[in-house]
Amino acid sequence: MRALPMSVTSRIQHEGLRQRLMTAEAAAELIPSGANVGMSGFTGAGYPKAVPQALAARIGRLHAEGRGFRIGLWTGASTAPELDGALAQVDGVGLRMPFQSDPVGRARINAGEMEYTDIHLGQVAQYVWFGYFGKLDVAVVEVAGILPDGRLIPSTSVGNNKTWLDQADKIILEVNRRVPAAMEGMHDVYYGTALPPHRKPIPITAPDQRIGEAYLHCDLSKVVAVVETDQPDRNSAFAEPDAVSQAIAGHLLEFLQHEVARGRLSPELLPLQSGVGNTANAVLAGLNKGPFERLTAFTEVLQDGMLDMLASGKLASASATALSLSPAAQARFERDLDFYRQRIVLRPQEISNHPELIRRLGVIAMNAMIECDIYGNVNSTHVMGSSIMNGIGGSGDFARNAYLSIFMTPSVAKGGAISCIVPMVSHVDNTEHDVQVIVTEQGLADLRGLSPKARAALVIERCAHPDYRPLLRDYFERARRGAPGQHTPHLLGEAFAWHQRYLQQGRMLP
Ligand code: 0RQ
Repeated sequence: MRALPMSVTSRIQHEGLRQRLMTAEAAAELIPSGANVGMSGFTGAGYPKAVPQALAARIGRLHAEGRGFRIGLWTGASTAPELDGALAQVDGVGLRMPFQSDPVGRARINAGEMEYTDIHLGQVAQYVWFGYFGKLDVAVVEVAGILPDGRLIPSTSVGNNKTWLDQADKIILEVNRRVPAAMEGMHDVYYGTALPPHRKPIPITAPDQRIGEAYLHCDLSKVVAVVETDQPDRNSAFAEPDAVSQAIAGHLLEFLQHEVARGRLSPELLPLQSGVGNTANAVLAGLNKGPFERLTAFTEVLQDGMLDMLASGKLASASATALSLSPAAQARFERDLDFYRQRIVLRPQEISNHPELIRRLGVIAMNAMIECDIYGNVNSTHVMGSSIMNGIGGSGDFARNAYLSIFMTPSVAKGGAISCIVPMVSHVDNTEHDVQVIVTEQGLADLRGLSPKARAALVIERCAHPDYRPLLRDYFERARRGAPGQHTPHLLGEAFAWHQRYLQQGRMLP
């Protein structure tokens, strides 16, 4: 492995590409209105930091002159205010996909001013190759450096970059010197994917196995601009686990111990997948103090909790597509990078989230949700049926194919005005067929093998908040008497009455 020199320009070691160095403003001029633009970035890591802002400034000026300009914006997953926020602010995005969590973008989408297509993150790349979304015109990809032969050292996320570089007509590279040079060698980019009917098995049989190369490559004649940057990733901090998330973590750990005792899991468990957010981080903190040893992770995002588990030795290795670290964890990561490079593999999201691999490895999927219903259908994305929160992300890639599929939520939201256990979900992302375990701070419902009516009884008694339990019991009992069918008894006239009451009165309780 060669150590990269530290100056910015010396990170661009390809003579021809050095000739294409320009300002972000000049590079942004190369993106035409109406273009589909594939940008790097996954959960606030590895997104381009200068060109999107320059493009937003240009769009803002054009709109002020009364001229229209919008792009189709595709990424790996969520990015940051410098990308999603800046472009949404100037109304510069016509169609966004496959995931976003920016508040400005969310407000535009929910106001009907921006279109959004929310896609399983593991499926995006193949859909682009299939041609389902039309032509990708421009790729804007952050890299850590360019080697003399033109190979690209990936940044803090890999995401869909391989596909963007492959599929786009024009490429703009942002070379960010802030990405630690010692990350070189941490990535594993697999170039063996093909289109049906020519696909071969993806040869991963262990979570930390490397099957590709440490670099991205592209047709260098497509590179129209190279821009230098020196800016950190967004790196938002996590809250200390509160009593609710600690209780959720406690129930989950007890359940996993029970599974070991019953012989359904070994003490090393199976590869872990953890969603992002404070509850997920609390679960990882619990696992770090728990009895399990030599754990592994096959996940999409590596956040603080997993870094701590790697540091303590509880976690032997982690495979992901992106880092998502708080500033404090980022500093620890950079300080001990040689240690982490031995233990972390960053892959394209089509591999990190691949159903074949999730099924083969037997992943334990742990994801947060907005709400679930008494029968175990999970809403991961929508508030009150019609407003998007973030998107399905990788939750469906993992849940459907997992060895164990677990969904977590506090039992209530908005200070108790909303029950997260409802008669019928107002939107369904992960169906009853893909959900095995529901956890709230109240308790855990193991739904495996249960009929809908048995699931409902368990979800109500174990997971619902005591304030809502009598209402759920009442709904279920009346449905058992009055529904036209008794397999999944529902009273359709009132299944959404709780959501309607919240919209009208600000609370779900009558
Ligand atoms: O809103 O911030 O305005 O108060 O939802 O809720 O409890 O802070 O939980 O941060 O873990 O997010 C499902 C959104 C949970 C997330 C979701 C409101 C609540 C708050 C956030 P405020 P919390 P979290 C890997 C896997 C889908 C993608 C996924 C998510 C806000 O985990 O986006 O799983 N998941 N990816 O008040 C109305 C309810 C509510 C509610 C919570 N029932 N009704 N609002 N909220 N429950 C990662 C990737 O794929 C990249």
